Parts: sequence; C-alpha cells; structure tokens
Amino acid sequence: MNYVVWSSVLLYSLAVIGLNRALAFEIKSPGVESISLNGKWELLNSNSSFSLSADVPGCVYTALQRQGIISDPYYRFNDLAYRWISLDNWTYTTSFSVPAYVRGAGKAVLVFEGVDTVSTISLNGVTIGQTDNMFCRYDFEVTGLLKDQENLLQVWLMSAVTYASQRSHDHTQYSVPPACPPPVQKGECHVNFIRKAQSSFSWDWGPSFPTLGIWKDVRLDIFNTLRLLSFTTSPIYDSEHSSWNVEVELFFDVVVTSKGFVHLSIPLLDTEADFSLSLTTPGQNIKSFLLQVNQNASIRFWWPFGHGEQPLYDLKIEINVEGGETLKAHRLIAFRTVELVQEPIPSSPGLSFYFRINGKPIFLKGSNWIPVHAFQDQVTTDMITILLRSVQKANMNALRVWGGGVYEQDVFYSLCDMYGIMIWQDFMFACALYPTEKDFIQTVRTEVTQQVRRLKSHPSVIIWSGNNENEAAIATNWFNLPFAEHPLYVKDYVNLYVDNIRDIVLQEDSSRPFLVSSPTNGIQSEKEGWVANNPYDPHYGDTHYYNYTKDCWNWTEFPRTRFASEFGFQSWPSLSTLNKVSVPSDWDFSSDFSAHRQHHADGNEQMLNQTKLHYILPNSTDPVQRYRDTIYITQVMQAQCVKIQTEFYRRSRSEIIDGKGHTMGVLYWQLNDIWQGPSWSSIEFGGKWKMLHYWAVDFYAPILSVGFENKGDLLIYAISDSHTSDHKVKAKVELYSWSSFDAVCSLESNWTIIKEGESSLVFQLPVSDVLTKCVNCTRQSCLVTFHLRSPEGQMISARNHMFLSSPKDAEGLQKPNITFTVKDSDIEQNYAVTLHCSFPALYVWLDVDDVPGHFNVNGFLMLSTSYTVFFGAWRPTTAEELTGKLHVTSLRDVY
Ligand code: BMA
Repeated sequence: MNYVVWSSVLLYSLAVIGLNRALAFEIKSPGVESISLNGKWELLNSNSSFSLSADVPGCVYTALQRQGIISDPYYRFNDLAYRWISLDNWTYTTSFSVPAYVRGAGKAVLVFEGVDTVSTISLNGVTIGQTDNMFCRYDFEVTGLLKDQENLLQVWLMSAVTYASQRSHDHTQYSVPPACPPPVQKGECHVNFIRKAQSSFSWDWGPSFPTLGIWKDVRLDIFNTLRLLSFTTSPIYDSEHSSWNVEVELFFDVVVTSKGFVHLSIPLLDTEADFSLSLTTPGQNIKSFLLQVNQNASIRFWWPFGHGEQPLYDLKIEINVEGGETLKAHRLIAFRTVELVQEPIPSSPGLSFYFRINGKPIFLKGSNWIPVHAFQDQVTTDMITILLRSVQKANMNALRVWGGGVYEQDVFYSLCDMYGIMIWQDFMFACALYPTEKDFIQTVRTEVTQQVRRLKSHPSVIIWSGNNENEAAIATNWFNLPFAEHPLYVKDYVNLYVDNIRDIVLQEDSSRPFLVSSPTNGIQSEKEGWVANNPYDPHYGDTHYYNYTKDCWNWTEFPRTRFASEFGFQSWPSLSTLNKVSVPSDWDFSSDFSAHRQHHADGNEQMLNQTKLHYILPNSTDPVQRYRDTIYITQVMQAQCVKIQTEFYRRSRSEIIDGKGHTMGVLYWQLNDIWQGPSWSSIEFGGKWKMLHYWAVDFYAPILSVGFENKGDLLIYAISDSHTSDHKVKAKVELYSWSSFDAVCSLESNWTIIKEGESSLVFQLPVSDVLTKCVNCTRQSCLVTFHLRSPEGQMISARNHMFLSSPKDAEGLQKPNITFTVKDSDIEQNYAVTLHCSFPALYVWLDVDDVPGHFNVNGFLMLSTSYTVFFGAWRPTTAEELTGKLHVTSLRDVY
C-alpha cells in the first residue's frame, strides 16, 4: 500500500473527525426513500479479459490494485506500465432490488454524485443518460423503469484519453493548445477538451493517471411529493441598518404541487421566523428566504486563523408541507464580510490588491493546494485533516485550491471553516486554452452552478477565481500562436470566463468577490478587455513568479508585488517516502528513477545548480548516504529560498518603493504532493513535513523579524499581523562565530512602535560598522542572529538569523559530532530528543524514517552544546523505536 503513513494517523485525528461529523450539513426527509447503491459492483474491460469486483465509489486503478491484478501504480515506473488501463473502456455493473411499496411511488431518481468522466448509463437495458463532466452531479429520472426483482444498472465508461483526442480532432476550425504536455511529463494529450481534473493527464509534479470510475456516491431517491435537492445559507451584512440577514435558498424537486411553511431558526442568536411556501410547478423549484438576525443578539465574527475565533452557529430549517410531511435540515454558518480592495494607493501607480475581512485588512499567508491523490476515491478524511492541521500549525491562514485539480470534498471546506483557513477557490481550468463549443459551455455552466451552490455556504471560501494562468497564457503567447489569431483566443477566453462563469457566479453568489484569473491585474485586466498586456504587472492584482537560475538569496530580483499567489522551488522528498516506491538501485541522483519521477524539464539540474550557489554538494563515498544527503541539501535549498522570498513579501506590506509594494499576501507553491516525487511541496505524499514546512511556522509567525542586506547595510524589520494592537519593540542583534558557542558581540536597536498590521525598519547599520564593532568577525567567520524584545524583556519574535556570506564559504564551521538521546515526555505520544554537539551546527535535521508525526522544530541552527526538541507521534511508538530510526544530519555532515 502507498499509504502506510497516511493510514496510521487515524488515532491522531479521531477527535477532529468526530467534531467534523457534527459539522457536516444534514437533510432529513421522511418522505424520501434513499437507497444507497454504493458497495461492490462488477467491473469489465472492453474485451472482457478483465472481470473483477470493484468498490463504488472507486476507480478502475483502485479496483485492479485491490484485486491484485496490478501492483501499486505509484511504484517505480508503473505509471507507464499501466498506461493501457486508461486507454481501454470499462463497464461498471450492479443489480439491486427495491421494496415493493416504493416501486409505485411518484418519482424515482438515480443520483450520481460524481462520475469520472465520460459515460453512458443504462437501467434494465434502457439508456437513462450520459455524463461528460467529473465535476457535476447527475440526476436521472427512472420512474417506471424499476423492476420487481432485479434491476440492472450499468455505467459504460469511455477512455478519457480517447474522448479528449476525438473532441480535439473534431475541433477543426482552429487549434486549442496545448496539444500535449511536455515529453518530460510522460502524459496524455488534449486534457483541455474534457471536464476532468486537468492534472490527471500528468503535470510538472505528478503522474499521468487518466482515471475512469464512479468516484462519488450513487443512490436511488424515491418519493411521492417532493425532495429537497440541496440548500444554501449566506449571511449577508446590511450596512444601511447595521444588521445581518441570512439568505437561505432551498432547491426542491417537486412531484405534487404543494403549499406549506418554512421555519428558520438560529437558536443561539434567539432568531427565528416562519415563511409561507408555495411550490407551484412540478420539477425544480428554487425558493429563497431572508432570515433577519435578531438585532439584540450579539454576533461574534468569524476570523481567519491568527486573528480571532471561528464561532459557528447552527441554522435550522424545518419545512412543513400541508398534508403532513416535515423535512428538516441544518448547517453551521458564520458571520464575516469579505472585500477585495482594489483602489488607488498614494504615491504608487496602479491599484491595491488586498482582502478586508470584517473591515480589517488581512495579510494572507499560506500556500497552494493540489489534489491529495491521483485516485480521488482513496482520499480520506484523515489525509485531509492531517494536511489542514499542518497548514494551521505552520501559521498559515489561507490556501488556494488550484485550478488544475478538483473542487475539494465537503469535509475539506468544513474543516477550513473550523480552522479559520481562508480559501481562494479556482475554477478547474489551468495552463491551457479551452474550447467553446456549445455543449462544452453548457456542461461548464452546469458545473459552475452546482459548485457555487455546493460551496457558497462556507465562510472559509473568500474568493472565486476563474482559472489558473490562462490570462497570462494568452497575454504572453505561451503557445506561439500567430499574432493575427490573438483576437480569436481572447474572444473565446471572454466567452468562457466572463460571459459564462463570471456571469453565473455573480448571479448565484453576491457574498464574495470574483476574479477572472490568477495571475491577473484585476480591475486593470478588465479595462484592457479581460486580457491585460502584462498580467504579471506588480502594480496590479496578483503575480506568479518563478526563477530557478537566478540566485534565490538575491531579494532584489523578486517582484515587489501586491500579492504573491505563486512562487517556489523544488526539492526531493525523504528516503522513507521514496523507498515505498523504489529499490536501492534507484537511490542515485542520476538513476533512471530519479529522471523518471522528475516531471519538470531540467528540474534535477536546477535544484543542484541553485544549491551549489551557497552550499558544497554532498560527497560521501557511500552511494546511499550521498543520495540521502542530496535529498537533504535540496530541502535546505528549498527552505532557504522560500524563506528569503516570503520574508521579502512580508516586509513589503507597508512600503512603496519605486511605486511598488504594499504586498498583502503570500501563497507559496505548493503545499502537498500527489505522489512520491520531486516537487515544490512543503509536505510529502503521506504527510511528512519537509524542512520548508518546519520553517513556515517561523516565517509565517504573527510577529516576525526579518534581516537582510541592502547596499552594504544590515537592516532588520519588524512585522506585525495583529489588527488590534501596536507593539513596542527593540531588536537584539548578536553575532556568533562558526567555531564557538558564545556570542562574539551584541547590538541593540532603539525602541520602535510597530503599528498594527505594519512592517517597520527597526535596525540599520553598515555591515562594515557591524564588523568593526565585532572585532573578531568577518563576513565568512560569523553569522548574525536577531529577535525582537518587548519592554518587559520578553522575546516577542522567534530568533531569526542571516548570513553575511554563503555557508559554503563559512570559516570555522566544523563537523559538529551530534549525538542524541530519546526519552518519553510528560505528554502522551510526545518524545523528548536531546541533542549534543561539540561545535555550532547549521540546518540540523531530524528524520525518524516512517514514524508519522512531526517535531516542534527542525532544520534549525544549533548554537548551544545541548538542545532538546520534541516529537509528537501520530501513532503509538516508543523511545526505543525512535532511537533506532532517528537520523540526524547537519550541513557540515554532508561533505
Ligand atoms: C504554476 C502552477 C502549476 C505548476 C507550478 C510549478 O504555474 O500554476 O501549473 O505546477 O507553476 O511549475
């Protein structure tokens, strides 16, 4: 199994899951008989050479693996070996009976919550419908088709690869690029012609597994009068009356026109009201009600993590239909406002770009979320919980659900509501141009309508965004299209994202902003006809910025953007993650395996070249040790590069320099991994934290001190995310020699007031003066540490450090001879690891192999002879097991 690590976290997250069950919204309809058709189905390929039992929800790969027909698709080169699976067509079949008393009922509907992707569905030999969009729910009426005894339900799935290719072939008038992914991705072509996770045909961090399956629940709904299809709840602030209303929309499927009453209540806020209900036409009826929240009740706002609490209120819905039926539903709601502020900034051309939550400017700190698994049916609540807990532990308050994957499961958004994680929700279009045939637009319209209705009740969702990088793809002509055809592609772009997607979102959801793309210039892009001349312009909107060849320590290269929604560097995951899908002969940076897993052209070379700028490459004569050390050094490089860039963005929040600045968001690329391979992620497949994730805890801390050099001066900035209080601080700066544990000298700044939500310079001195004051220091022999102190003498920012030269040139840095002991701590499943060293050690990295959990700190600078860190395990373990598995590495140990 792939998921040794994932699955063992059950214990750890049990409490959270319990809470979450209570959270999930619920509908109780006594008048509707719902028969689940989940479970074991029969699965057959096109020539019947494979016939097996398959779980629904599920996919063909999962079924083949569970039956032992294929081994782990993630193992070594299996993605290529199993390509045939996605090129075949497959049929899922089940049979079921229904109780006699419901067969004669008014209406029977087969509900497919998600089919992946292109299918023809039949019941008892009669075709009942077709599907072409993985992101849609399909309801097929089957009244009159149900039989007494056995009902045969078949889902014939066409190869997504074949379908996409045919659709592209049929599109004869002009090309809709890209035709195929770059060869290094070893993927399939024309994914933009099918409404399916775009990364399923391969991506630059993931394999090609163009899945087929029934990936969500299937059930039969049978009812006489009506059923409640879904409902939404949107708290809306009425600024004129300084009051809150909750808009409640009910979506009914009506058989018999009915009358009745709707009772809405929020008991915790002493709020309730009755509304009359009249369902006058058979079929879908949408009814909307406005519940005025009791003005005397004191409403507590929902705040992003780090800014306050996340109170959730239960809203109850009771629908009484004349004639006796009563339907009940409820959902947890929250009160918050969100605005995307794009307005002129004094002394800067362009417009601001930031989020105001409950009237306060909030700096977004986080990363980008990609699909948790290539086989979505294998994604568990545990996996999502582990990732979201890790997000919160790293002091993040935001995630962008990136547009090349999937709209996440309900539990993902419920947990984000609970944890205070703001979601930037892309629609699922990425890095491509898209067709605009009538049926394509139609299926997209259904997808968007359904997804907005499904997700709009979540306070965590703060913005909708039309696509990933497609404005940029047209503006900067990624696909080398003839100049004369530019207007044609712009027209298609506006048609899809503006005239259709935006139009639907504006109709369906007035409670949060909509952006057409990312990166974009926002309002300015709109002025330029929705495709700006340069969507990467730092004076407007958000930017994506990647540069692997320039020195990442040189902050002057970074765009001083309003909002950094993507940037990053690759690293390799740990050996304990890779060894589940590889053999010892693969453990070499120049092996076929290392090349095969790398889906980004020149990625492995780029990592090493960037590393070489500041570090000596590992040179152990033991090949496995050298492989381990190389993994380690790529993680060091990644952590250091992303730290420097993030600190630059955070210190730019209050400044305008050369007309640029007021950065109000940092979302690095990328949080998680889809498989065990090199990528930009900070968390490995399986949940293990890379060095970058440990460092994010500090560089995303609410109060941060940042040190850097500018024109020969050493500067220290203090940054506060607080929106409620100012801080009086002083920077304490200490220089340490690489060869000694005692500070060589210590300097202090004056007292400075850091205003709420501001970044301020607190210390500035020419480096030459610093070195003169610290007589025994040179750029090569010493490093600078610093932190902020309060007037009461408290350390109010974590200790940070910077280098005056590259660690590869560090003079006096010696092998630290680190030893350790592991002991039980007072807290259950927490272990104390005490380290001893004989010289200062840089980037001290503790790795406990495949024991799931994380340390309180890792990848740190050790400036004392002994230091104790703690490991919180996610499954039962012992001090002995940890002692046996713990590997400690520091920079000087790898060369
Ligand atoms: C951005 C993303 C992804 C990609 C990443 C790394 O462009 O939107 O498409 O995986 O860069 O290349």
